[in-house]
Amino acid sequence: MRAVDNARNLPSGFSYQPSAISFEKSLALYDALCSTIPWQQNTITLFGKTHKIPRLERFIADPGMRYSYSGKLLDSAPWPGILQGIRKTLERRFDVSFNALLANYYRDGQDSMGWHSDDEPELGATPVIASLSLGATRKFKIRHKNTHEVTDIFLETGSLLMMQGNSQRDYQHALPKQAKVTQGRINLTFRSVGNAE
Ligand SMILES: O=C(O)CCC(=O)C(=O)O
Repeated sequence: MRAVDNARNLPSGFSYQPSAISFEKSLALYDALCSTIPWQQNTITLFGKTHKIPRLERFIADPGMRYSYSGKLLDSAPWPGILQGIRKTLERRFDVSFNALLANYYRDGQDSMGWHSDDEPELGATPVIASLSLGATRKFKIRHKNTHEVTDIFLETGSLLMMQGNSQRDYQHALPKQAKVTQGRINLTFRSVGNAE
């Protein structure tokens, strides 16, 4: 495993900016989104058995967007007004139209996300994903698909992790359980859906 000093030496296609929004603003946004996003407890069926996904989720999108995640078509909620400013700022900065957002709410360290790549065809060949973290700091793992080299990074409140280029083609990522984390975290992944190249 490769230890990273939290910003440098990330694998190709990943970049990390701490304090993309201020500490105070990030926590105010966390509190507001806990109650304004209509969170869903989704399930997954494996070998005929249905399990609760270990986090709450909500797919937010412009009208008419369709997006499947982990093989399931997600029904979408409209954009909360409170996110429109951040969305516009990210769009201007990265010159991408972020027409969809997958929001994840990890209620504490028992909630998690397994290894995966965001490589659904709707995201195009080289997706641009802007991932904003709010609330508790959580460990994020990145694993090369061939060499299996793993890089860990800690995602702090207010930080922005960009995943671009071949980051989804070449790597998987995961958010493991962390038993000692007692606070919640919301992660907002701004996505551009429907621009398959
Ligand atoms: O919570 C995170 O930082 C990871 C989110 C993620 O991997 C995803 O939405 O695909």
